[in-house]
Amino acid sequence: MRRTFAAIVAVLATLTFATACGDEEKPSDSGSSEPKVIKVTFDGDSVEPNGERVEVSTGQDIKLEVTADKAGEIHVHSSPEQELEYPAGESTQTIEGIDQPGTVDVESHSLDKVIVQLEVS
Ligand SMILES: [Cu+2]
Repeated sequence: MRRTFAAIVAVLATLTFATACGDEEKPSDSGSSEPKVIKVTFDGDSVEPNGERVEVSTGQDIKLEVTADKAGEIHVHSSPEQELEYPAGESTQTIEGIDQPGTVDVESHSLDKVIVQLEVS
């Protein structure tokens, strides 16, 4: 009797473990739920990255981790356009997911530079 009970408990424990494990595993290429993180550094009249291409999924939010020597504005040439004002110092700016596939420039107009080109697909 006791042995059967122990066996059942063991089976249940295994099942619970399997379920918990399965819950933690998210398909990595579902894309749209996890935001894309891009570090952006403004220093004087230069910016990093500088015109780099970054692939994102349609609808995927993009978080810009901004470090800036002075406040400014980031311009996202999506449709509709998005303008993000950032302060001096460190901040996180979010570009809302872009639904239309294509290439979208993210620019600093004050520096007249393309920061990244988002390849939305
Ligand atoms: Cu612009």
